[in-house]
Amino acid sequence: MRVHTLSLIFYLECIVSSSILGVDPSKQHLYQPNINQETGEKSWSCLSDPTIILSYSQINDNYCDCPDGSDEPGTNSCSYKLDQKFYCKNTNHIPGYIENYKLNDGVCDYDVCCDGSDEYLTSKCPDKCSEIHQQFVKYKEDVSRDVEKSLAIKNQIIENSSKIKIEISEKLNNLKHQLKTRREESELYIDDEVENVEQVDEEADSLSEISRYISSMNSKINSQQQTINRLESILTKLVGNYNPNFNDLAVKESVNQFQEYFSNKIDLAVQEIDIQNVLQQMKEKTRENSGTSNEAKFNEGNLNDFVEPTFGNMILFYLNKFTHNDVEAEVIKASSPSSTRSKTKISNSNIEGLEKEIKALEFEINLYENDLQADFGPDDILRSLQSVSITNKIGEYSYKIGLLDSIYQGNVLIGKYSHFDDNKLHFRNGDKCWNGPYRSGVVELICGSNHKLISVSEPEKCEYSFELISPIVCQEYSDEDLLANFEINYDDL
Ligand code: MAN
Repeated sequence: MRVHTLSLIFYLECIVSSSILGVDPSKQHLYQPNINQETGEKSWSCLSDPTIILSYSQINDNYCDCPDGSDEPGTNSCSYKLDQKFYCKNTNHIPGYIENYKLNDGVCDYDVCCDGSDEYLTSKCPDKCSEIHQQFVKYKEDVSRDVEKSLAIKNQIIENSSKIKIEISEKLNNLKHQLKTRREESELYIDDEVENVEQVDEEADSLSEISRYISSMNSKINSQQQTINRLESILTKLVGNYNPNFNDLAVKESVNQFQEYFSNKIDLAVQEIDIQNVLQQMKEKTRENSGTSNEAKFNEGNLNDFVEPTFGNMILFYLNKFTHNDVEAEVIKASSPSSTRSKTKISNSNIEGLEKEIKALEFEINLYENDLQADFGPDDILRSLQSVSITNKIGEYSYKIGLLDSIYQGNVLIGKYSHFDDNKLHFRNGDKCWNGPYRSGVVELICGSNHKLISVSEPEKCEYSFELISPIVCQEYSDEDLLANFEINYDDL
């Protein structure tokens, strides 16, 4: 009996207001009938196909006539369409839209239709909008209080970031000014004082000394490499043969650490240093330098010829520096008093001091310029959080997230900061997995007043997902956002 009463109320409401059941007020105009002037008959066309003309009474007659289902907005007789939902008026609360297949299925979907209108035929669901609205108002107040607190913290962070940016810009201007002054001074010195140059010659004694030194280095390298090979072979055997079932933590830790070391080991070909090659290169460099301009001498260190990252080249690099460096040049000089010198050297220490200062200023300016151009997210917000790091022990491991730096799982590097997008911090190029990829991680930020790491998972081997509470992603919420997260307390209904 009640079924009919409810259904009648809805139908009557619709008739009185001449509205179509299930249709949002903003779309009611689409359901205006076409009235035949002669016969007075009412007709209506399917919304997405006007060639299909129905009698007006076919709307909501529980039979699906239109391919788009538009003739049945208030029943579940048409197949499910993603964009088609039944409108619940929810007087005293917020209107809702429910999938048509949920209509009259005997379930009170109060989270969407607090007025129970989704069950207009079963009458199972009395209107609970007033009670639910009271709960919602309370929820909204609580959330708003938290959000307000978080937003105040977020604004403070933005303000700090902005202050830091201003400070950096001021420092940068100051440094640029200093650089300009130093450059002007340096030009004056070069004009007035770069006249005293010394000729330094290639030094046979020094070279033979270096040659002896390289020989002794070669034999040390050989013996150390043999030791490393032997230790690696012992540990490789241990990794292959140890019994993991013994649960010996010390052995397990050593095995894990060796695997990490081995996976991340950079395989530098250790090779002996070719003495003849070194001496030849030194001679050539010395010859080249004796013909270079003063400016070129100031820019020493351009060692484009030595690009291979071998141990031998490393030694060459330093030997090269050795032949171009004042302090080291003094050592050569001291060890070979009778030498004739071909290296041209600017003796004025003022100029050298200035040049060093200019280089340091240029370096610092470059750092600050890069920093100002870096992406710190919306409102530059991450700028003031560069030194923030959050730690938490979750499950087996302790995690440390340096917001713009890196993530560590114990001593294992999960990744270095790469970029920030869509409320997520991305970290890449971590330590290599044993038989797997380089580790990486994505940190999803969730609104809250204090930074806190709340969860970690490893959906793919060595690819980690973190959830971190942070005020920086907080924002004002609309009623729709709040409603999406609001949960009804059914005990209080
Ligand atoms: C360690 C941890 C794990 C990871 C394995 C892969 O135990 O980093 O998270 O899955 O290595 O071997």
